[in-house]
Amino acid sequence: MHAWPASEVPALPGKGRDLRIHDTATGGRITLDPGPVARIYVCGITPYDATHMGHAATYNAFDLVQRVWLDTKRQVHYVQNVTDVDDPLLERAVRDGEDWTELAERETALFREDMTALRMLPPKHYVGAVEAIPGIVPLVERLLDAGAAYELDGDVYFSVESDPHFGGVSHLDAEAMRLLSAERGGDPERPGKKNPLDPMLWMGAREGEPSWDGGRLGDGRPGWHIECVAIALEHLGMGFDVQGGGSDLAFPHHEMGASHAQALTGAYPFAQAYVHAGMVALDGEKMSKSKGNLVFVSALRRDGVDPAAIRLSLLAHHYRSDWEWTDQVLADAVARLDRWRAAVSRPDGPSADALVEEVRAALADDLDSPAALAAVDRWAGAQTSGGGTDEGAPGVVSRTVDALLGVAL
Ligand code: 5CA
Ligand code: ZN
Repeated sequence: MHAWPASEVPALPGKGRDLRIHDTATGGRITLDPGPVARIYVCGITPYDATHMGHAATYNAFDLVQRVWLDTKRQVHYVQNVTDVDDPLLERAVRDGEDWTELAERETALFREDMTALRMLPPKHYVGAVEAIPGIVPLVERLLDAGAAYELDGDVYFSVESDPHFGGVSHLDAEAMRLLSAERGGDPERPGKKNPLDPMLWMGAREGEPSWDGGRLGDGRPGWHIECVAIALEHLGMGFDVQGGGSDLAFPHHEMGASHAQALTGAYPFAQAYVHAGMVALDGEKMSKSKGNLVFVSALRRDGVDPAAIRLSLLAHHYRSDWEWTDQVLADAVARLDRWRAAVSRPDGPSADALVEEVRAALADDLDSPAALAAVDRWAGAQTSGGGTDEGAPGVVSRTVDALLGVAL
């Protein structure tokens, strides 16, 4: 699949800082130590009901990770998937009497437009589940051959007991895992499984549903976790730097993905850090496709909201916190954007040397974007209340906000 166009990332004076970030697996902050090419996999959308503010907030967090790395003069190798065949997508297509491929293509196109408008950096490899199937089938075969998978009435399951590190991402107890598995696409109640938590790797063809040739697996379609593992291993390899997504992916998706990959390769870990963004809510409940309480990026854009203001709404919240979308959040962001634009439109201003370092320090400290916004607010405030005579300052501020926060002033 093609991704979306990249916006320029201006180079800043001096040198960026290494990123310390909260890792779900260790439960604490770790300083990432990527090589000259940092490797990141971020789980992509299931393409229906895209792009809501929860999606946008999660992708914003991982865009910041990349901007911090780029500021340290590293290259970034970024991979994202599109879950363009899965139960919820097929159910939606049936509900609306629409062809599932058309639904997926339309929503993926809309997502690309939203990401472009929000100045999110595009992945180098943007890969759909369907196009990944030829790479998925041999992985499932290898897991079967290694005794890490088993067949059940035409479907193939992964045996969680085959990975000694299983549980090491989310650290949940068995009961919590069972509840979340049932809620998030698993089938712990299905009779005949070795362990109720075992997730499906390959689903044998179902009447009226799309299926593909799986060789000795028989016709069918891939499970959800193996999709991301196949794409990540092909394009990044084991031990990549960051596996990212919203906090609802920690279990089962990222736990199972890590186990699949570790059982397949015998290597550990799948990712150096598992990074999870908080959930955005509307009217007190997590914004979710199943509940339908959604605010769409495209609807705001249609109403004439500047995408830079949408981005500032996201940045005003720490990526790890759960937060509520309200009209006030957007109104505050619109007002801040106006203040910042007025401040940088003057020919000179207070020195911005300290500001660049403050924004860098804030983001390097577990992506503290609210602290970064506060630093820019202080500079804009000083500009308004007396200004300064540094002719380079407004330009440096614009470039800092563009390069590190993805906001074009
Ligand atoms: N296709 C899979 C990942 S492989 C999937 O979870 N798709 S999704 O469309 O449901 O979600 C895409 C991303 O948005 C995931 O990282 C998910 O955790 C995140 N997300 C979904 N809802 C919210 C929300 N309300 N707040 C924050 N992030 C959210
Ligand atoms: Zn995923």
